[in-house]
Amino acid sequence: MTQRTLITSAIPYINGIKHLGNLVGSQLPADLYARYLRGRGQEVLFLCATDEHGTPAELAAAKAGKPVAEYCAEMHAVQAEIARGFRLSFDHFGRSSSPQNHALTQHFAGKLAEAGLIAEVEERQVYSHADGRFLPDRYIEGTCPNCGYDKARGDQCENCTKQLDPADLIEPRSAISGSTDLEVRATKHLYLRQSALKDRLDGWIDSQTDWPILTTSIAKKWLHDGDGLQDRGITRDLDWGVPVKKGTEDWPGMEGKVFYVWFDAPIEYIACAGEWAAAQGLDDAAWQRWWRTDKGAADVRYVQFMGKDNVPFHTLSFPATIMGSGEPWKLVDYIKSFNYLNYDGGQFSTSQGRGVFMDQALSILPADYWRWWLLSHAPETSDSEFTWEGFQAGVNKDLADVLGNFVSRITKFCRSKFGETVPEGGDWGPLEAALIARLDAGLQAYQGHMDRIEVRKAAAELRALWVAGNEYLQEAAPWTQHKTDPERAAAITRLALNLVRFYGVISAPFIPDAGAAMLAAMGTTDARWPEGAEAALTALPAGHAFSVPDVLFAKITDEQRDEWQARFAGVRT
Ligand code: B3M
Ligand code: ZN
Repeated sequence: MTQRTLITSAIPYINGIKHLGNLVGSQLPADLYARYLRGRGQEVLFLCATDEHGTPAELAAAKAGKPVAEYCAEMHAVQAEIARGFRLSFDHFGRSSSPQNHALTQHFAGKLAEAGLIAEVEERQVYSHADGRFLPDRYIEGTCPNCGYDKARGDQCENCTKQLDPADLIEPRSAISGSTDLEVRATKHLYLRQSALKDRLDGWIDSQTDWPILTTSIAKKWLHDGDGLQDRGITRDLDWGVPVKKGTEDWPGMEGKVFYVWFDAPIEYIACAGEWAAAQGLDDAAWQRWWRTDKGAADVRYVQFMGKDNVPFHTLSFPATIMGSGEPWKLVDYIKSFNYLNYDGGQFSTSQGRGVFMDQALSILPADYWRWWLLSHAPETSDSEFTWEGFQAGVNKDLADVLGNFVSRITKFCRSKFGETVPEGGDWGPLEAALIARLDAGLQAYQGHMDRIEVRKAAAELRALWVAGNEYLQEAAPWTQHKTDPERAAAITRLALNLVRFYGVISAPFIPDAGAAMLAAMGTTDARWPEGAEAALTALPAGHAFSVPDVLFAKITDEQRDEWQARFAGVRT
């Protein structure tokens, strides 16, 4: 039976376009893995969505002067378009504001309440009479007691960075209306009793012996540091979000409140499968076979991708939701987490517009250039850094000098000596035997890294496979052979053209456009993953027509590099 793998990437917040650091920490490696597994013949469901609720969405919409629903719809379309530009091959790019997620979030809350895992806690919170609502901390403004800045927020002063409590603010006012008619009132909130599930979570994390240390160490820290795993508030006083309900029933005392964004966001992983099925005109069974262990998902392998800041929610809170529901939902099997990518001696910063954002990246170079560099420098074991020099060197050496040059050299040579068909005649000898052994070993290593989602190692092995082809061509030297032994030159050329197809197939998870261009140039749609080098290198028979492709990768010039470095150093406008 075909192995089935469910893959989710952390779902990006709706407010604004993500930078390259966000991309390489979740969506991009998830796409790499999805493409690889599909290439190997697995059945894959790869899901992502926009994370649309919470205060940041409300604030961004207000800033844009738009109703929040309209703002989210527009930004979802923008993010979806950029994802297509990067060739992120989601089976569905959903929305956490979908009706499916509303229903499922309320369903989970109802089940957790039935299981006694929700506590109703009375809290004191600021109420604005003018606005007719409770105000979240960051919706309260006033003067900072520390530095005197007059637009400090209830959670933090932007000017001096001091963490604040709304009660600390001098002359507090509503950030929505400016009204000072505020009152501290008692109100009820719901807490997920994670502490009651602590032992189950702990045992479950302990049983994950193959997870990256980065993932388990963060989970362990939250489980054991300080007072251990804390219960977590899962409701907020906002207009925009999933209304608090117990299943389909009203929740007395919770009128006007919504679930906290981090409660509904991971549930969107499930809801997104429902959105996918609905969009395909499929029934519930079609998505439940990926998510319900009682409906076919028991043999699904579920892999999540995310940056390290998202790990606590995925190792503890979301599993607590699933375990606590008492229903047979699929738990994650493997969590691949990433450190941060820094930018040119500092950090990427969304608020300061520092670094390269996804739309900007695509406006200067095609997706494959970015995909290759980012993945081959993925911040797996530690933080890594984007520099323009490093980017230029990686693109020029790996893509242009090694892979691009190989393709261009052999296709042009063949066209000039044999025409645009795979030449016939001649035999393979020891050089070919050595190459095949090298490719077989390299392919095994590459697959091993990909299977274990070791992204940088996989990239290094792929590059080594490209280098092996170049070295073979250099040594076999068909251009020299052609003068004395055209048959031998034909055999070498035939192999090397087949190697272009081979590279096209195995490189496609990293650089899908170039992979497709290589197959198109070789006049084939045969993208079957190679079982072994020898068979793969005879796939295109003598007489098969091909064409010389356009330059696969243009080199980045020093002028371009300097111009881009200057352009992206400043504030995004
Ligand atoms: N939206 C944070 C982020 O984009 C958050 C992830 C949710 S995953 C369920 O990094
Ligand atoms: Zn201050």
